[in-house]
Amino acid sequence: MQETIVVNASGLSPFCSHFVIIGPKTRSVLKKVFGLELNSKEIQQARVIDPRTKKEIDTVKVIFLEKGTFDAMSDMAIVLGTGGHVIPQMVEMAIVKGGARMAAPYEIVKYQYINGLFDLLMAHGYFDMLNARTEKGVTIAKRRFSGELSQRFLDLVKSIREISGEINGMDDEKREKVISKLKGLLGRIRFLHSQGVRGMVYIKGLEVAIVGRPNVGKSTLFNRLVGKERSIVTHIPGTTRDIVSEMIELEGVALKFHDTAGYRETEEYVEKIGVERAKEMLNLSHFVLFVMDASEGLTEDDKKLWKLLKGERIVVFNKIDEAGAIESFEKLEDINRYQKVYVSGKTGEGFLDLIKAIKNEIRKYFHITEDLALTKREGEGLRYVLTTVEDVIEKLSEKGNEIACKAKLENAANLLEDIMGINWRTESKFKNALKDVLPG
Ligand SMILES: Nc1nc2c(ncn2[C@@H]2O[C@H](COP(=O)(O)OP(=O)(O)OP(=O)(O)O)[C@@H](O)[C@H]2O)c(=O)[nH]1
Ligand SMILES: [Mg+2]
Repeated sequence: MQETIVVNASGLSPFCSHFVIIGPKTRSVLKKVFGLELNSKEIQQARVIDPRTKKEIDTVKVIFLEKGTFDAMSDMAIVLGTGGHVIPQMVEMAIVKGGARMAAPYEIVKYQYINGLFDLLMAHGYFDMLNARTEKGVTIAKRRFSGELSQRFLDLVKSIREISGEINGMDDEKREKVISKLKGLLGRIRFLHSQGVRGMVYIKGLEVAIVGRPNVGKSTLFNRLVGKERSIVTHIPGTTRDIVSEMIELEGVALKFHDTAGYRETEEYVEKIGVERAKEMLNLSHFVLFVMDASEGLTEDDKKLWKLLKGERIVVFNKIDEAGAIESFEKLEDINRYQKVYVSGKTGEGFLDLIKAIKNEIRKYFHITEDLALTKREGEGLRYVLTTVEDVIEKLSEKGNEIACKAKLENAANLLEDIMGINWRTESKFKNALKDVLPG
């Protein structure tokens, strides 16, 4: 690393500030700003003087680590001072005046990537670990960060290249052997792919929209589910306008519930926008709670909304304390394909059944407990490798061109290495691969 950067690693803590200075000019910055000449691992106290007013800003503790100590990839220092808004900012400015560039927290990870300390899969895992909403999510992200996924990718690359090396003037017996190895490889890729898609759900959580026509009790159920009076409940149809969201944890998964505006055809301007947002939420959700009013029976709006649904759903009959015409709902097409629960948002009756149904829905994403997470980019990459291997198996079975098959396999291996970003490490690669987790 050529530059020397300073990162405020504490955010806005009321208790203390914590800066990391990293880069070849660290020693010179320490000398200029704090008047310190430290040996590696040494810690000392120093006064920070404002270069403009010459007044004392803060008293800090400084630890210096020479390049190589505890894996430090460059000379670095840790500065601990007073917290809050103003003092840390003034200390940071003094450090910048002393020759370091102000940097975003993620730049340290970027430098670690560029300097070969870890690959893109691990770098992403680091941010997943910070963003995870449940303990389970953190565990899975840590496995990425520690390089477990990278090792699986490297093993695949090695196997692909080994098999490709065997494709050379093959007789029937040899061809069968290679095809059988490729089939084994296919199984490994498939397994990793499905494991990875589930793993990401643990980190990012599941989105669940609560939908239904106005006044069926969506907000009442939403409030019960999230355990607080977040959404306004009234007897007036069309009460909820904008989407109201709240997160809870269930089965180790972060569930984000979205209470939506009741679905109906309306000319009222604000309500119309709310209905549009509710429809968008349908597409963004992993599954929906489709709420109907059991006391009133099936209506035209229920039928229209039912037709708009595409994915998984739990059918919720609410207001069973006043229930009347449940049979009328049987008219909805395919309704028996989905879980049905009978509840009263008012009395709480049937609520445990609703939770049980939600848990069942969550479990569809998880069949095994040992998961690794894959990002969309990695998942798509693995899919490509999967179809390439399938294609090569087909071509070889038909005694197709060996050179073309070898080239395809080599491309697949290169793609995996490219996803890891290990052969050519650039800033733009880092930003591109991590754009869904980097701030700003
Ligand atoms: N009897 C009975 N009334 C209920 C039940 N659940 C909700 N309600 C009442 O139904 C009315 C509408 O409830 P909300 O939760 O605001 O309904 P909503 O679906 O969010 O309505 P919109 O926001 O207008 O779409 C309120 O007066 C609630 O008190 C229930 O299980 N039984
Ligand atoms: Mg509502």
